[in-house]
Amino acid sequence: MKRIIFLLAFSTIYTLVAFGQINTFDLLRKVKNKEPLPNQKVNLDYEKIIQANKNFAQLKQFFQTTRKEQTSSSKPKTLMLPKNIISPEADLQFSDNIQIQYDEKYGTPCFIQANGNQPLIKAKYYNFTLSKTIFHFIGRFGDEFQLKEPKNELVEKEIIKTSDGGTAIRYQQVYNGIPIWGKELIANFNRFGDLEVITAKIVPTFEPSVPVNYTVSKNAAINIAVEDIRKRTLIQEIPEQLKRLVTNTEKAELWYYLENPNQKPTLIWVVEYRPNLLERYRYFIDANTGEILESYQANPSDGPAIGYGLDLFNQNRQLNVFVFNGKYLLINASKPMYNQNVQSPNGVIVIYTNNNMDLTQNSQPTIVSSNTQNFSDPVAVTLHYFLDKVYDYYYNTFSRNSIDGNKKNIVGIVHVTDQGSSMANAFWTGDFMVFGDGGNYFYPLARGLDVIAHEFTHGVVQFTVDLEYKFQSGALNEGFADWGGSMVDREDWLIGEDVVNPAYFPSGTMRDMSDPHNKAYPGDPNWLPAHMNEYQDLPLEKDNGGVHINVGIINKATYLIGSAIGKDKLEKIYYRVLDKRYLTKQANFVDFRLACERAAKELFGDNSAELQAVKNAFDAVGIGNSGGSAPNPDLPPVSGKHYILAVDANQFYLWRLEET
Ligand SMILES: [Ca+2]
Ligand SMILES: [Zn+2]
Repeated sequence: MKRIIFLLAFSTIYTLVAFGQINTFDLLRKVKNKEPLPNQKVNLDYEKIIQANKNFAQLKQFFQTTRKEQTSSSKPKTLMLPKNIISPEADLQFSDNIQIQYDEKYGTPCFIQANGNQPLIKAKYYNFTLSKTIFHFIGRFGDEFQLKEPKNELVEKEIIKTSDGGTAIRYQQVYNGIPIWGKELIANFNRFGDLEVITAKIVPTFEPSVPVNYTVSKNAAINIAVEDIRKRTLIQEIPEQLKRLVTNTEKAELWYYLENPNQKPTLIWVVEYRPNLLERYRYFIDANTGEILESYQANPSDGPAIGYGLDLFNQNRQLNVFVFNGKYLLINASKPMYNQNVQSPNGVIVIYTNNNMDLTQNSQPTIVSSNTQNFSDPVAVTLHYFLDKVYDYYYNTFSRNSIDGNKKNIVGIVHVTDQGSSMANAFWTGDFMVFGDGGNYFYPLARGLDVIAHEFTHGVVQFTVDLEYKFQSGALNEGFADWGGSMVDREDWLIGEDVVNPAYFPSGTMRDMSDPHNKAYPGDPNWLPAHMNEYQDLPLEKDNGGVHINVGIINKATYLIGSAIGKDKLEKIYYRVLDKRYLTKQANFVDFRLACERAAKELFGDNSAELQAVKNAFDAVGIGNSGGSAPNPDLPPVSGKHYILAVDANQFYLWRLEET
């Protein structure tokens, strides 16, 4: 009797089958790597075997060339893994149709999902922890991830309950225990614990090894940053009243830095420093040379400066306020997040005024108050009224309880000046929002419901996918903020139409998501690109790499999706991307397309008009593949007769058997 060690079945879609305890996948890998097979004393003549059958040659080619093609590709492709890769341990069920998309920069997987409505691994009936499930998956596809010791190189950083009852686990990539900047993997599980989606931005394990020693101390690194910041802006202490609102004034941590796969990884200090209330700088300092590799202002900020004030809408608004010691305060304690504590209210919306001063160490920001029920400050009243609406939008639409989803106080500060003049600017500072009173070009920024929702949404992004505020991830951050603006201020696709002085904005708005060119011409600051062929490749020094410029392309895609399927469906897709953490910190435009497609597919189905609308929209702005359909598998399905191939362990023959 010939002992058959493995069988391959080819049918119309080619199929690998494992029998008994034999791990087919490992066997194929061994064939691919020309390693001895189990129970083999003599090496097989692999070439002979492979040549013996055309189909087998195709299989070999599949394994040998796939990754090479993927990494050299200019855009992510799909790797269709063979059907029916059944876990030999029979403990976790793998999907039989897994798609891996690759990051064009690093050649590592950036988005993994299964076709159809299956999870990647069905863990439903087994008592595996989520963490065991993900590492089981990574172990099986170890070659694709290019990590030597995944369990040591991916460190659990955050566990997030998503609003559909699922779980997202964020893993930080580390090397020698030191995290690598911006490189992370997010595993997404449904409420049964089945692994559904993996999003990642990871780099292959460093080779050769990179030293962990450094010569620049932590304090020296902070000093290098502070000296440089001194040249850029004013360093002022945070006023006492606001200190409790600010998370950190300075922070320095060791990281590896690898933003260009052609360069060597560098050990760096990432220094975050708040020189004043408005700004937060991030510095990347070489921990051995002290060189500043990169630096930028890390807080989202919008529009130019200099000011002038107007009456807002002349509408009599009913407000939710707070009475304390006989005074009425602009504290909104009517929301489900309120902690019901009169002495120390939390879970509230609060409006401060900075009394027409710069936010400096001498600031005395106070909660807007009145001795009667009537408030006479129209700017504060408008902001208070609108923030109530923005909170309600997120709560009623997505059950999101405040900016962080966890009852964080919502704080807005009005009447903030810039070097003594009215400020034509609004900020999200990482902890609270600041609104200037405008100037020649702008009315008070609090006049724009979309502007307020924009700043609020920057906060929502920070507490979900935390997109890094530079280049494409920064433009996506802006894109989400404008999306938020157009969802809350729902009648149009314009951003800032209620805050611009039309004398300076001929189109009547700051940005038009339906027409990013905004009736202007290239070179005019009102003009934004609307398609990837107009993409502005800018250095970090210019608007953090064009975050307020290339947002035009994202805005156009948002508009196209929204006009095709309506805002009600659009908001479900975009929020799902945030809520499920389908984007990593350094996600780019292509990642965004993949994430939106995934969310649309989950919400509306594989063949839905909604998914098609998403694809069409990204195609129309030049993001992703041009065909508007799913990427082609690398290996076309094998058609024809059904054969069974058998390798004999003793005779080393390859048998081709007609199907019986
Ligand atoms: Ca608007
Ligand atoms: Zn913004």
